[in-house]
Amino acid sequence: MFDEDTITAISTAPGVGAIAIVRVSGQRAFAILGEIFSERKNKTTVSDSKNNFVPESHRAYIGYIKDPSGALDPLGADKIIDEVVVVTYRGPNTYTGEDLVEINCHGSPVVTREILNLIMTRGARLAEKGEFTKRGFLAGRLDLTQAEAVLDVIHCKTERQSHLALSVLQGHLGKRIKEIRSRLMELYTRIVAGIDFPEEVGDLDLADLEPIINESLDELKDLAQTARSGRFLRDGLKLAIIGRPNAGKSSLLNRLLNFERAIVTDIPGTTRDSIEEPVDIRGIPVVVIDTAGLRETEDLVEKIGIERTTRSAEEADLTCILLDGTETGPLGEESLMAERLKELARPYFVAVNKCDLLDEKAIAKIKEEKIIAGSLGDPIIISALSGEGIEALKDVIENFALFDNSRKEISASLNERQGALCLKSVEALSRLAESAQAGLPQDCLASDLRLAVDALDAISGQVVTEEILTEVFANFCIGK
Ligand SMILES: Nc1nc2c(ncn2[C@@H]2O[C@H](COP(=O)(O)OP(=O)(O)O)[C@@H](O)[C@H]2O)c(=O)[nH]1
Ligand SMILES: [Mg+2]
Repeated sequence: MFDEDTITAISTAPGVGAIAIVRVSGQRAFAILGEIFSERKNKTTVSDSKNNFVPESHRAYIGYIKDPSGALDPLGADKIIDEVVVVTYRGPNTYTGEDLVEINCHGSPVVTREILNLIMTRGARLAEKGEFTKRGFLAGRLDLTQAEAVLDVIHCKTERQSHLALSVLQGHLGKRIKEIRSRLMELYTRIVAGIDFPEEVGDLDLADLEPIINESLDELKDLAQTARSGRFLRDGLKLAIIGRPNAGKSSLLNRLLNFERAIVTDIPGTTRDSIEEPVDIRGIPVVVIDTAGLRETEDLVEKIGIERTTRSAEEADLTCILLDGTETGPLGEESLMAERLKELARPYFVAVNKCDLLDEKAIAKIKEEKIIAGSLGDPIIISALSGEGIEALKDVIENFALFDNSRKEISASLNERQGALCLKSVEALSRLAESAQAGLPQDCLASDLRLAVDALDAISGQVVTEEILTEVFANFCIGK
């Protein structure tokens, strides 16, 4: 599976920049560099007996990339392509586990392309997406959770996500998985030994088995739960704001964005189509959807808008039902909408707006009366105008997205692949716990234990198919 050829790519983003980096990794990386690079001064470079460039590991050199094919510039000198700093890393203690060269050149697309082409004419091929990281993984430099974390760090939308991804990159998730695996593996070995050598080893006691299984189950369930937050952190959380015309939906969107995105007027029906805006709320990339107000109408455009509102709420991860605190009448459209969301198992919460116009007595009354069945928590009293209560509203969103049932803050955010495998392991262990209770033979226990361990191995990539690798690295950029 391990490619022996040398790969190269432009690792920096396309376009003009101050500096760009061209990377080369593989057996011929140093040889190729030797052919195209010459140091500017202080010739400290070591050469072998054949005068080949032998760079030191983890060292930077200043010099020139030259075309060695004999091309000359107009003045008859060797054609210089760029003045560069190259950093050389000798394998196996490198990102890829191989000899690795990073050429820091000027950030012009023309220069980087010329250097890349030159390297390719010397026998390197263009790297595939994520191939540098893939090589590092195959060389055992990082496990699969770390490789996936590299992708998360690159694509993170908020600081919170980047912190979680960096913690996974440092190996914390891999370590937790490894610890659980080693506990289960020990158990497995003992059970298998008992099956193979019943006289010497004997059956495993249920009392020995239970605590280990339960502890592992708890931990894996905790981890599996973080896949939900992981999805919100990676893909964003869709928050729909719905309510009657003039409740203050557009004002709330603007408040969350901290700028006047949506048109706010006191004319009901101003927002006729949904507006979607991304906003970072406590480190969660939230897409806020401001919708057309819910009410009976004969106006065709408004009608279509209201249909869209319904759809937005049905498709949102979370819906804020916004009430106008100055309206004292009974709830109508809002309750109908809530019922619909409840049927679809879509979560929602209630916020009551315009508290700046209300006295304490009115607020107390609202807290008692404006209750919509099935909503998350009590109604939140806010003012989109003054900003009061907005932090409490953000609390609801944050708690919904990032905290588990025990209100413990998540310390990992599994991706879809990891989450599915984690659940697989949980299922196998739950089955095993039942089998053990029911006194089923030990080989039954062993096979479920094996399944649980295999799922964990797939998370860390200890056992991995080419298909999984292709899937994981398909989302990378070229050059990483
Ligand atoms: N006093 C007060 N007025 C508000 C508040 N939020 C919105 N409004 C006013 O209510 C009217 C309708 O607001 P808008 O955001 O357009 O409501 P929408 O139809 O639900 O989008 C506007 O005149 C806003 O200035 C608030 O918290 N306090
Ligand atoms: Mg509006």
